[in-house]
Amino acid sequence: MQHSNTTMQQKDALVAKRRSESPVDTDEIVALATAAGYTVADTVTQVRHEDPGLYFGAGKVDAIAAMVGSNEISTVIVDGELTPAQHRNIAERLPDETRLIDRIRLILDIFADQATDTRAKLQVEREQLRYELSRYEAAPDEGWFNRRTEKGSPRYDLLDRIDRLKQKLEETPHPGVRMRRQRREQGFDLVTIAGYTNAGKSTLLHRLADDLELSAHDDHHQDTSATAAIEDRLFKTLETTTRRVTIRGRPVLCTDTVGYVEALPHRLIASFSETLSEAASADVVLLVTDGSDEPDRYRDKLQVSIDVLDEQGVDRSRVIPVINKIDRIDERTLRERKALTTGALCEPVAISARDGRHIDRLLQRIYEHLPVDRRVLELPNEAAAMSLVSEAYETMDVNDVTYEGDTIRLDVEGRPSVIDTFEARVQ
Ligand SMILES: Nc1nc2c(ncn2[C@@H]2O[C@H](COP(=O)(O)OP(=O)(O)OP(=O)(O)O)[C@@H](O)[C@H]2O)c(=O)[nH]1
Ligand SMILES: [Mg+2]
Repeated sequence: MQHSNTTMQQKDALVAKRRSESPVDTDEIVALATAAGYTVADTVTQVRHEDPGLYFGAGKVDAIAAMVGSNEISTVIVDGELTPAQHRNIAERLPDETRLIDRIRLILDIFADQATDTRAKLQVEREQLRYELSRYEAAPDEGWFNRRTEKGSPRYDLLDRIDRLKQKLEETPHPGVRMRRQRREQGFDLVTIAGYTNAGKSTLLHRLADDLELSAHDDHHQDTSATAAIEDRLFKTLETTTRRVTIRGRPVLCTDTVGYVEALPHRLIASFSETLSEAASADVVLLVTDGSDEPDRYRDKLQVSIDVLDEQGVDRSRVIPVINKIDRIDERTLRERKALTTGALCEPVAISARDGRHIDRLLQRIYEHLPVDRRVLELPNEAAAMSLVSEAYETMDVNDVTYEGDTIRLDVEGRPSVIDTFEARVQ
């Protein structure tokens, strides 16, 4: 394609960040820009209260404009949410053709770029349009104009496109959700891996998963056949991946989900809610944190993650905090991160998904959280009994089997609903 070279050049960006108080840390916004495919040529920071018209101070905007001009930078990325007026005012001071994007739009771009399955693509597109719409509606002059003209206006056009996407989404079933519902009925416990982007969720899924992928036994599902990709890149995972994990004989489905990030637009969360609400319906939610983050970042990310889980209606008693990447930190740092986590949630499990350290402890903690019932079931010792016994081994944790004349006694542990169903059949 003829634009490949120019596109590369156009991906140079200047990142600008303002905060009311220092420090102004640009690591995350630079990582987000990189994930969106930009090469960050420079960063500019300012400690100042927000200017209602320009977001930054006027002098800072002029300095940014000068840097953009002299270095031929194509894009300015602002780590914040700009009002339509601020957007226009800053853009007016930048050299012509400079693209100005804020944090929300950047995140949406990354999602758009990373989404691969049809549903995710449709969801992101809908969010992009909703974002455009909110911009139109917030801009007093254009909004007024569009409301007046209604049909044929950009606003009407956006509403129409959003509506059509909604219909398409309704017509596009989510294979994962349906599959997990069926699996639950068959006795699988559900574990969801949640947490801030880049915490190591996908690495943990690989570590926990049985060798066999679900798709090896089941109908083909897009959701289960994809392997969770791991990369030191934000928002590597956008679609859920589910793998089978066996914990002390008990079959568990473990799902890796899209990572959280500060200021992830609420509606975007809602639109990915089939993914995120995995957490709400799961028996256990592993909230993964990156133990190697600096204390302030650690605290912020943990809080963002807890907020998202709360928003999704996740029962806190089902959350197990997991401090990951402990291979990168010393004992003292780990103690501090543990204290922060325990203060916000409860006692965490510290692991390294990369080298496998303490995965056994994590499995034990998960096991303790699974809903269990222990019962002794009796079944007649007949021809059909053997297949029932082997079925019990597949769906429950069998502690003991005793044969007494005409009766087989099974001492089992498992999901109450599974034991109920089994018991009803053998009686
Ligand atoms: N040192 C160390 N690095 C780890 C560990 N676990 C994951 N990583 C690295 O952290 C980076 C992110 O890992 P992922 O598993 O892709 O993280 P994620 O949470 O799935 O990220 P997103 O899908 O982008 O939200 C990769 O470079 C991993 O190799 C760990 O225990 N120790
Ligand atoms: Mg991932």
